[in-house]
Amino acid sequence: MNQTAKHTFLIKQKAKELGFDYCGVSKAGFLEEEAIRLENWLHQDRHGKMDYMANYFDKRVDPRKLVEGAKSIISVLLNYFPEKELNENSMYKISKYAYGTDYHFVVKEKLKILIEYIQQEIGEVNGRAFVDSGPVLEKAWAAKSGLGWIGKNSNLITKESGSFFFIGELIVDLELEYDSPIPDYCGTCTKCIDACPTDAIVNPYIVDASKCISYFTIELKEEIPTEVKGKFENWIFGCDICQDVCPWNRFSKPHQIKEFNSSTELEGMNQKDWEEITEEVFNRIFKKSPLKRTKLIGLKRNIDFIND
Ligand code: B12
Ligand code: SF4
Ligand code: SF4
Repeated sequence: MNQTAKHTFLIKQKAKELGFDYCGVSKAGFLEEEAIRLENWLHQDRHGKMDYMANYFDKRVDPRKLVEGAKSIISVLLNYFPEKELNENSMYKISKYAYGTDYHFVVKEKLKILIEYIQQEIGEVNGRAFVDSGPVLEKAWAAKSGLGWIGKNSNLITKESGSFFFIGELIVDLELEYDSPIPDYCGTCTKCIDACPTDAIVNPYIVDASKCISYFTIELKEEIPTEVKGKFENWIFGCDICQDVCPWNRFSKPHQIKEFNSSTELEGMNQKDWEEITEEVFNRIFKKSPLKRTKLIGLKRNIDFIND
């Protein structure tokens, strides 16, 4: 085994030891096709009011502009599919990704350990860890590294265990052995497109974020437009519909990350508890949760939007 292969082997082995379900590597470079698609997406205002998506275009399409001398992108996936869904006591639905501790903390912590390991075992390596925390086209890098394909719902899907995964990556100035992409296994299926209640999947592989329930309930800071009233199917934080209907998610397996487990208090919430939630209860139940992003005021807006 040559040096590059040995380094790649060590990194993938450590990623597995840290609990990551998949790890793949790509050569850092300019994302030519993706740059055109991102530009079109932005020109068509598909990002709605997420102004940050239009920032740092050059960096977003070329990680060498994010980390000096970057040679490789190490992409990792972490499963968050829960053992049990949280809808027994309440009609309100929150996305599976938000059942436990915010993934930004969990994935970042593991990536920090991975980079420290690389620096210890391999030598002076400069790198940065990202998880939904910087201008990086994370799905594109994970797909390039052969971890899955980007489905028509625009999520990265693995053939063995579906799409309920977070993506994270290390951008490093270390040369490694590179993986190759896998084929697209969506075939003639259109289940996600047919099931989306707001018609946000405007074309196969293209999600108009400004029409997506996830955007309305998490990202939008103002009033939700009345055009989409009655279409939320009781989702009050995020939306899993286009993944729940995906045949590849029949292969989802429960995660093993204790931080992603829901608390007993959250599990016990009934409709009334959601509607009458106070600042104190919100801060206790959602202390380190992704729901913190909407704050109580956003959550209340979402609940009211369903009921008014
Ligand atoms: C902005 C954003 C959103 C927006 C926009 C979503 C979107 N599809 O872009 C909103 C708020 C709607 C959103 C929602 C969700 N998000 Co989000 N989001 C992001 C973020 C920050 C950027 C994504 C981005 O760059 N979009 C820009 C557009 C241009 O990119 P795109 O849609 O991915 O388009 C690509 C492909 O579709 C493809 N493509 C386009 N056209 C064509 C045509 C053909 C023929 C082909 C083959 C390909 C192709 O090329 C494009 C460029 O690579 C990433 C984190 C990150 N930094 O990457 C997380 C991320 C994508 N989100 C994630 C998650 C989990 C979600 C939700 C599932 C959460 C939820 N349950 O509510 C939903 C899923 C909604 C959906 N169907 O996409 C995960 C996805 C994990 C995975 N397995 O793929 C990410 C990677 C965060 C993370 N680190 O884990 N999100
Ligand atoms: S997350 Fe929901 S609203 Fe958004 S594209 Fe998927 S099904 Fe449509
Ligand atoms: S539902 Fe069908 S078309 Fe949509 S992502 Fe899954 S396999 Fe692809």
